[in-house]
Amino acid sequence: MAENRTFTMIKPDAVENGHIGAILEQINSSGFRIVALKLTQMTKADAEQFYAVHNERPFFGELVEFMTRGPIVAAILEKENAVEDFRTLIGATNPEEAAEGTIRKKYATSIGENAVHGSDSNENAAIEGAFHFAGREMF
Ligand code: 3AN
Repeated sequence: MAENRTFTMIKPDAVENGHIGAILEQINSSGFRIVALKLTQMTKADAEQFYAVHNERPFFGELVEFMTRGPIVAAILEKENAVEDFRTLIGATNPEEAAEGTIRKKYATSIGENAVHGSDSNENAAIEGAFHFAGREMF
């Protein structure tokens, strides 16, 4: 995936709470182009693989349970400096520490159920995008 792309998921909490439209609108109006987009649900095996880097963390089981409990919106986004700019747009992992106006500040309910995912590097953006999308689903 190109270096100006990132990968995001609107997580089950934000989908359940009806925030898909508002979050996509904020992403669009912040200058990101949607390259790939779908509503999907991860299996337990999918989530364990996606979050394998966290498998020693005490919250791993809780994280897998949460991320598989309902549908998510997966998307690849394009913009100059996409990874860093998207992390700024979503705000800190803990919504209590997230800056005013960020997606997590507005829509997340806790550090575990924090509304959106954003890749933390160009390398992971490519891996995570390829995990969810085939080449013919990227535009
Ligand atoms: P970020 O999503 O901001 O990159 P990471 O990579 O540290 O944060 O954590 C990945 C995901 O794991 C978070 N989005 C959140 O859902 C969950 N998580 C992180 N820290 C905790 C925690 N202390 N308790 C419960 N869940 C957590």
